[in-house]
Amino acid sequence: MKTTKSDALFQRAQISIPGGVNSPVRAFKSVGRNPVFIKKGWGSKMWDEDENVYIDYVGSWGPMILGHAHPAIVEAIQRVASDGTSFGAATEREVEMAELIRSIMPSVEMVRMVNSGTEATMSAIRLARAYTKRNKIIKFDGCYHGHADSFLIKAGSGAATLGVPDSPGVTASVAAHTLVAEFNNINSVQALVEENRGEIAAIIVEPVVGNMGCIPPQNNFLIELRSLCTKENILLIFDEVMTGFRVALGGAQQRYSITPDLTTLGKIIGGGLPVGAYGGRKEIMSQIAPSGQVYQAGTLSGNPLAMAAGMTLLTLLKNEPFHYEKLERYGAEIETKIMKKAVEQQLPLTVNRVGSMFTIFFTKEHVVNADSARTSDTKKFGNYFRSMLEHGIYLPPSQFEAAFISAAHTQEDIEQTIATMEKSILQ
Ligand code: KE4
Repeated sequence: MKTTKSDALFQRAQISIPGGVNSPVRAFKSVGRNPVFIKKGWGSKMWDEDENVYIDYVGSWGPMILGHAHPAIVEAIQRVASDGTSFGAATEREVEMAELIRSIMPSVEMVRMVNSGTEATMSAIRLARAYTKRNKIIKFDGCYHGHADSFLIKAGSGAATLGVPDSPGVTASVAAHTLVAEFNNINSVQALVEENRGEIAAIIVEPVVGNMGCIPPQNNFLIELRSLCTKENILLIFDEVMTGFRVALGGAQQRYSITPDLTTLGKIIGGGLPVGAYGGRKEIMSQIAPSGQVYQAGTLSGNPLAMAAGMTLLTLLKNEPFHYEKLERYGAEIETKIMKKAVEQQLPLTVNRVGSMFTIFFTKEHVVNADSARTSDTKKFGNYFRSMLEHGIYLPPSQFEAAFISAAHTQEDIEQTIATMEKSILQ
């Protein structure tokens, strides 16, 4: 495939933008080739600057659940833009959006709009610390909650020690308040709670992990997490930036029937525009300024354009439940056919999936946490990724990311994808 324009753009971009990209994963660093520069998207397809066409399984990392340039979303943006894009003042649309979210996620009694998933999670942590008057949080190895300092932490050695910075610029004092447990291992959480009794404000979790590749919750993990938090007066925060409106209309909390104390949202909620949100129990949320003392603000929070795009998408998903049936059917078809091929060919690979989120891990291990995900052969993944791209399938450029199917994908797209996968996993 010809990528001369993308290659030239990548060289040029690196002069003015760190790494040539505005978010690291886009640089294709772990898959052994230059990134392609995308010119446009429509439905399930994207075209790059060299006119190569791809069936897209990134979907802007989740938001494009109904495909790119959905006519109703484009129309809403165009219509609203002509009346002004942002006022920095209260608007009716923000009230309608808050009421729409509440109608979809009953655990969210009150909600505050922000501009990214990172803003949502950092604000939720601040609120949890203020509400509980405790300083520490527990996160899980391999889970990503955006780039706020408290989350860029890796596990220290041993169960009881505190986290250590996972990025330069994150201070030891910030890291000291973040503890790191193992996903799907309730004992690792119990140990940290006992070691730090009365000091933990919140446990934040991706209820279905997407940021180590797709890792579903096992057995009763989420139920046990919920009861542990209730017993210890620790707030349970479901980071549903990726899973919200994705794994079910009501997110993972609906799919697994768990009621978190706070929920963070992003991606789909914005319909492709920059939107995040955090919400939960009224007695907690009412502590946010100006009704309470916990400060959080944002110039563009709830702006008309983003609200129009997000409300249009959420309303379509709420009124057209058949999209989720299609997403589940497509996901199951990919999972079943690729696992069948792997067994036939005795390939060391496994497929993890929840609804329309999936990852092919190049390991014979059952991937249930970050450590088992890390047994994957990332070189093999790179070969697979490049083969898929060269045959017109655009996957997340990392073994440790989830792929996303959209309701704009056709049966023909799925069949073409599976046929290409069956060859590319053998690379
Ligand atoms: P943003 O600040 O990127 O909008 O959201 C941060 C975030 C928070 N929580 C979860 C569960 C997330 O998945 C994310 C962001 N996800 C990544 C994809 N792995 C965004 C892609 C990127 O960083 O470019």
